[in-house]
Amino acid sequence: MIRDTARAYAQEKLQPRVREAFADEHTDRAIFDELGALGLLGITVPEEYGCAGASYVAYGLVAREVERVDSGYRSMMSVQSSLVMYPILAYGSEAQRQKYLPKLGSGEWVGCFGLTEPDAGSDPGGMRTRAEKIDGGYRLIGSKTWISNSPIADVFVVWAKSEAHGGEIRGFVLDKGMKGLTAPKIKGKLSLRASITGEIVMDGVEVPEDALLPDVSGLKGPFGCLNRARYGISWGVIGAAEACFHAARQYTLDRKQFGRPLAATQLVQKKLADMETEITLGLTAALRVGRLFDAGKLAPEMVSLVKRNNCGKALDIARAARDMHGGNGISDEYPVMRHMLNLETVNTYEGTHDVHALILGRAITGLAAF
Ligand code: TGC
Ligand code: FAD
Repeated sequence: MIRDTARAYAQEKLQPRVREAFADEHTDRAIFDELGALGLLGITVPEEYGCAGASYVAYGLVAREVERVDSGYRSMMSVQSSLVMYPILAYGSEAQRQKYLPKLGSGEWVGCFGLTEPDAGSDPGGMRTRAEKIDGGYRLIGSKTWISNSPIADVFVVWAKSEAHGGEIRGFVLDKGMKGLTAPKIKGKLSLRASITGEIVMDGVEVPEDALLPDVSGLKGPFGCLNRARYGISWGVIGAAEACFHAARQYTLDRKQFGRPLAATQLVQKKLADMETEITLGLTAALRVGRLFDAGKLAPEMVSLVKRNNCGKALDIARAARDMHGGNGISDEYPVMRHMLNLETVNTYEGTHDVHALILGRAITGLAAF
């Protein structure tokens, strides 16, 4: 039922506006309200905070349907759910949960997650943003970049090295409008154009003591959030790959060259068979990891394996589908090039394809090669 709700919404409400949104680099703020009204934001957050309290398998099913339309829309949803609501739920005080979760779950507030910095991407431990202790709170100094949702965000979960905690990385929840806090938009993206991205600039932002997330310290805080978002991506990209597969199948059935449909050629059939095989294997693996997640038996390396594999395979499928559309494949009348461009980002964010190989390599050999 959850899958069908997400599919109907995505096909009826998101699909009709994505072409224009991507072309105009326009993010529709109303999408948060719509997702919220259907209970699709923070879907795993318990009902006592106004959310659905559903499983991680359900979360994956939703990600797949939303990303079938566009990776940018799934990005908006997964940042809100896994990177903003989850840390508040898992590491926040009860007062923080009561203040933020219902409004983030309904879409009344939009959230963003600031980990990456201009000089600290794959290596977030190298971040420079710092929190100085002041009377009754902290002063935050630094900047984050490539932050999904930030220019339209009401709530900012940011990670900083806190002097009062021996330089440990700590999480802070900031509200829009705080003095010294700005979030300029990054323009000119050739990928994920339906999802707004920006910086977070903290020019001595003074926050009260209760802006600190009390229950986590160190990189395991942001990584705990990333486990969830990366897992959702492993489902989402399969939706994008499926959209490309179906488009390529239909196009090659309809398009005739040399007196017969392209789909009647052995090369095209092999490509379709390879696509369907990778989609099926990737989807089955994501489902298995989701069931282990729900059973409390998840190891982060499982997430690296499916995030890396499914993103890489989805990108290959999108490129093949683009090629199979010939010249038409570069037009926005067809979805394939948009998915291909989007998947370049998805292959990079939340840990690049190669960084996940290194995470797996460390687990396999016991040696860190970063
Ligand atoms: P390392 O020494 O490995 O770990 C430091 C501490 O963190 C713990 N830890 C984890 N805990 C939970 N889950 C995980 N997956 C964890 N991985 C590590 C670890 O146990 C340790 O804890 P403790 O208690 O001993 O302190 O840290 P490292 O600095 O060596 O890490 C290396 C590496 C490569 C694994 C890591 O830095 C990494 O994953 N880099 C990739 C960065 C990344 O993914 N950034 C994502 C930014 S957010 C984003 O892209 C959002 S896009 C969203 C959208 O629009 O959809
Ligand atoms: P770098 O770390 O500089 O990597 C460049 C290249 O070097 C990559 O190919 C990488 O694999 C490779 N590399 C790096 N280290 C090694 C190594 N040790 N060995 C071999 N190769 C290596 N971040 C957030 O915090 N919040 C967000 O909401 C968010 N949203 C994003 C939205 C978009 C559209 C984009 C593009 C990015 C977003 N990010 C976000 C940032 C994203 O997580 C980073 O871009 C990503 O982690 C990679 O970091 P980087 O860009 O600094 O690349």
